[in-house]
Amino acid sequence: MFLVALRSNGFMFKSICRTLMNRTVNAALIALVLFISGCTSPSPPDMDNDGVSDEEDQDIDGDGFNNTLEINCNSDPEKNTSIPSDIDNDGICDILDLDIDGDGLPNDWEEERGFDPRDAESKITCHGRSEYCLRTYDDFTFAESHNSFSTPEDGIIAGINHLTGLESQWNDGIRAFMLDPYHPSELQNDKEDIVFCHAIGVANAPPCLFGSVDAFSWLRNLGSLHNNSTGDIVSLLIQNHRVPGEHLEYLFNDTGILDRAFIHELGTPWPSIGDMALAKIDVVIYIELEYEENFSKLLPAWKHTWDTPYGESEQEEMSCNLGRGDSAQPVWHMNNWLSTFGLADANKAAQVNDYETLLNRALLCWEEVGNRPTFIAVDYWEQGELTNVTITLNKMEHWTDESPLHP
Ligand SMILES: [Ca+2]
Ligand SMILES: [Ca+2]
Ligand SMILES: [Ca+2]
Ligand SMILES: [Ca+2]
Repeated sequence: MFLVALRSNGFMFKSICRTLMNRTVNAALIALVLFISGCTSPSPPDMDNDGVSDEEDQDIDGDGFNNTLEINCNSDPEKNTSIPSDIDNDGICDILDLDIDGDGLPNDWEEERGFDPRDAESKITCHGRSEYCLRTYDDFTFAESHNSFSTPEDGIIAGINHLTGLESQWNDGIRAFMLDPYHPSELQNDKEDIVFCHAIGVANAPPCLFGSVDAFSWLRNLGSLHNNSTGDIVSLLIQNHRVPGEHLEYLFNDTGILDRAFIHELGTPWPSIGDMALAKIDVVIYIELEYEENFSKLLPAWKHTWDTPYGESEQEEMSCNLGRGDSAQPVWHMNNWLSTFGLADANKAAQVNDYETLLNRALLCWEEVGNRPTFIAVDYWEQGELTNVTITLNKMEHWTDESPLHP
């Protein structure tokens, strides 16, 4: 019985050995076949070892930049230490970026004007933003004060138009001013005697019954405020009815304003704000009454601009229609003050200078006229939010743009 079992086990042992040998031969054969078929050839090139072969890899060197982008941006797609240069980190490489340093000024614009297009510190800002330097003068909205000098701070005791004078107006962002030069009396009618005041509208009454302002010192203050800013353009609308041209020119010359006054040729496009600022030709003077002689820097207001009617008694009467001037001109004043018996009215100013009210009127007139109001002129600028409205309007390129958030 034991022998039988032993023989039998010996047979099983041989049979297991044979099976194993056959399997080894099979495995070797399979390996040989695989080798011949190429299935075990070395892996294809994969520079960044991301498992995607170089041939298939959109980013061969694995530096995070697409191969084509690298070629377009002049960096090496097969070298991960070579990546596109992007000075302003806006995702557009320098070679393809029209504003390399991201300072808001295009490279060409900078180069032509002596700025460094690769240095964001090398730039100019206009009215607080470099982008505004690119806008033409007629494509910007300036806050304007009506009878800017007629305030208690200036010593005017009645018939005032505002509570605070030039410095507050300037600090809040007003850059356009309506001014009324006069000779205070028949005896004081030299060119050195010019003051700002308002006529009271009674025939033969002296014009400055409620007080007057030294026009020379007012304009010198304006000049120094202007000098302490950069890239701002100032506009003056002069109600010059009783002052000869020589006297007005003397006033502006003596106060340093005339040197920087822009001469606009009718029918020619307005320059950019940046170019006016860089040339230091950054004041525009408009006169309501044209002189017979030619004073080239005193632009006849109603040939170069136009305005809407003004001084209505109710808000409903306000319109975007032509009041005075040439409505074909792109530069225009949106007059936005109401009067009571011909006098400025603080309560009505609060109503029409209210942010939403004023913004809506400006957008409506922008749509109706076809271009933005260049000036929005108010009484009692302290009431409501004139300058916040102009900030909002200037952020918009078109009246259909969504209005940005309330500043
Ligand atoms: Ca690279
Ligand atoms: Ca860039
Ligand atoms: Ca730039
Ligand atoms: Ca620059």
